[in-house]
Amino acid sequence: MEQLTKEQFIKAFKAQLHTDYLVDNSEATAEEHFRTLGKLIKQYVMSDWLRQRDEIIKEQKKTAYYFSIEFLPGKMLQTNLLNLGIYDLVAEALAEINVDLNILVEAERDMALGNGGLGRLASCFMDSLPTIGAPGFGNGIRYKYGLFKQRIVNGYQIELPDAWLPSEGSVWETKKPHSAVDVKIYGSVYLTPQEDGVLKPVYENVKTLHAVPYDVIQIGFNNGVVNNLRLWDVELPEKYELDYQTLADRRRVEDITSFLYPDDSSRDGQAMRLIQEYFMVSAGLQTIVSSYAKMQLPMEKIHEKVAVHINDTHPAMAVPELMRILMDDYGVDWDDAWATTTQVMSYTNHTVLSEALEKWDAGLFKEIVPRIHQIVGEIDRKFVKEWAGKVDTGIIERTRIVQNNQIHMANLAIIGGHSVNGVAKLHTELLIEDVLKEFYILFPEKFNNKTNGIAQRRWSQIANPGMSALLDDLIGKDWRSNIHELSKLEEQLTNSDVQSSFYQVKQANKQKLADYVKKTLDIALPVDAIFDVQVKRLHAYKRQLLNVMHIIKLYQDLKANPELDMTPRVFIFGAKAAPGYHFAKSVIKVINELANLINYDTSLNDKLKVVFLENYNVSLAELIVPAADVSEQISTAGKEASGTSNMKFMMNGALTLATLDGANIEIKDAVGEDNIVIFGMDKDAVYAHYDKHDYNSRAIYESDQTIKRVVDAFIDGTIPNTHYEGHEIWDALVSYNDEYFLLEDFTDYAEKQAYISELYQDKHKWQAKVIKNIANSGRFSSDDTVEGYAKEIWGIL
Ligand code: Z15
Repeated sequence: MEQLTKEQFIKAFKAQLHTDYLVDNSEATAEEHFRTLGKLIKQYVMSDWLRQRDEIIKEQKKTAYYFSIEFLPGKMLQTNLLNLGIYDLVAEALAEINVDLNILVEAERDMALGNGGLGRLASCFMDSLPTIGAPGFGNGIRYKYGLFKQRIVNGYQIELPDAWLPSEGSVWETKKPHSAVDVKIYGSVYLTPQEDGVLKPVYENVKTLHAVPYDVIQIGFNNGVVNNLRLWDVELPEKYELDYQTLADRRRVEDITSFLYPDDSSRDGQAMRLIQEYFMVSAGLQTIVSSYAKMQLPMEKIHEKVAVHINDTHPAMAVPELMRILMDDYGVDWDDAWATTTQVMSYTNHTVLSEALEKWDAGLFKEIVPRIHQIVGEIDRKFVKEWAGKVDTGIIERTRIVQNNQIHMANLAIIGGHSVNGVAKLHTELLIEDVLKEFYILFPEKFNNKTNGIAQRRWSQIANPGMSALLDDLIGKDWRSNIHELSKLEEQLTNSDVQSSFYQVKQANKQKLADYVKKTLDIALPVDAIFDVQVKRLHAYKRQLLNVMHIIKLYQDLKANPELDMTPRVFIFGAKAAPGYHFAKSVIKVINELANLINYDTSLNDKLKVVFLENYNVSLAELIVPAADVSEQISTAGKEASGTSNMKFMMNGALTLATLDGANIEIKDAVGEDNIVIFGMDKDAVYAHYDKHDYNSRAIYESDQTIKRVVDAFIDGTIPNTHYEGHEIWDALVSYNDEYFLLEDFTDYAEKQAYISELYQDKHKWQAKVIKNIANSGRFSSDDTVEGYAKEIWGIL
């Protein structure tokens, strides 16, 4: 953008307020101030935005499109100001007219069009793509309601709709009715020969949806690059209004983009979800192909200018949909269409959990997307034919797309693309050795790893201004644009002045969180305690219950011996449970009741506190992460594909308490064994139990007095108001053989927690480890991750 002065800004700001709201600066609400600033930002980047778009067409640049059913940006005001290089100028200018930027920041609603890690990763990539100057655009859905708002009532999770969109729309988006496209679903289709003998599909009784794009600006960091996140909304097509005569018919159409499915990684085949997936894929690809067509290049070479990324299996219909468009709309023959499609497409797998690998009932699939069903059938048939006789038939049967009347979306994404990547080293190894090993036999060249990363500017400069100012003092400001400069801290690990400065920053961040907890929950937290944090979706494999078991042990130890010399601890949880995930909701109830029990027991002398923060989201993470001393990353080894909060905590100077799972392993490699606390079974030990079927949780329960005492606390009345939930948990741990091995890992976990308590007493040792972690966090920048995708998968850099 052009050079901007404070005076120009103030003038423009006041004028815009007048025009839009007919108010003077002093009478405007925070919301009006926020939207006005947002509008100005959009004006400032408009020319960069248009230039980027025109350049791509003029210079025929290869472009990557990141297809994702979720994006989880959170608030965008601070990031946009920072990336534009006008953060300080705007803050100061606003202060001059008595407007507090922080209040404007608060006025923005979180954009929560995602559940958790997968959606947040997509948004980190949206921040990094323009920052590294890559032509990479997002493609997703503009849900009217984001992920539900969580309230805790009597210890139970209640879900409320998240009406994040103001009636005027989001200030960061631009509606583009001009670029709308039609998407067809339902009906039936048959093929009929044309004069030239080519088969053409004839559709009958289809429903036509009108897909309208909303383009959201994605501003690169200090480089004048502005990319685009295109979110699709559905409207009733005027041309086909006779297809929707009743209000109920219309409502059904509007429902398509009305909400985000709130399950993190499991799904039970709802028709509406399938429609969402096809809607976004079809609208996105139609647009991409028609803009490629403007380049006047041959359709069989579209892979030279276009890369489409399939983020998890949800957009996997991109494969047959591109085939459809190329064949039916542009007359490309099957073989040419297939050759280019497979070079356009690439796929990221985010999980080894089989319930998260989508499978659709073939009947439902055929009903909703009949032409896509035909094409998938043909891809499947050709796949089987191609491999027949070359490999064992068992392999073909297990890797083909259609099995037992189900469409396996991961298989479709793998067969229909040129690249399959996992999201951390261990995860990619597991894909190759286990989950996708038969695909690896067929297509070894497709497999590669891209360890996840985080948008470091949000998770350092924005979330932690105190630490950022300290870093400026210690190593200069270059780290703000080159995160690898953080390694300069290596020279200062043992400098006690530096150590105490980091300590003070941490204590101030803890105080800020404590103030929030006091205000929202009326619980006073001692900030000299260790702040021990586990924030992530509630899921059995993430083992929040293991954390709970340890808290119960501490409680029991303290009750038995009130004089116990124990480093005070504050345990902080934040977690949403999928509304239909019964067990996860029971864990939430138990955490809340345990918190009540502990927090109001004065005999514990403030040595132990437990807080469950409701409605964990990106904004809350920005408050919590900088305040953590301990980062809990305690999933059963082999289950957490990567994890990304582990990286955020590390960058903010928390010590990681972890199993050897996901990216925890790479954090360990980065900081060395002495600067992370590892416990429990590794993936091989877990797999040995799977192979030998020799795990016996009841035997552990019966032979270990401590474990027995802790587990029995769930059913012996220790925790009030949890009769039902307590039994459910006890049964899972003892009667149903403890699927995630909590009992086996418990002893080591509790010992390592005791070690942490002891270590924290030695401030010098502790702080040296803290600084070591910050110094080595640069390698988890999503700028670097995305550069890997851009160069090695998409070929756009
Ligand atoms: C999700 O958030 C993740 C995987 C999934 O299959 C779905 Cl459906 C949602 C997470 C992984 O659990 C987490 O380990 C990883 O860091 C994240 O995706 C981003 O790759």
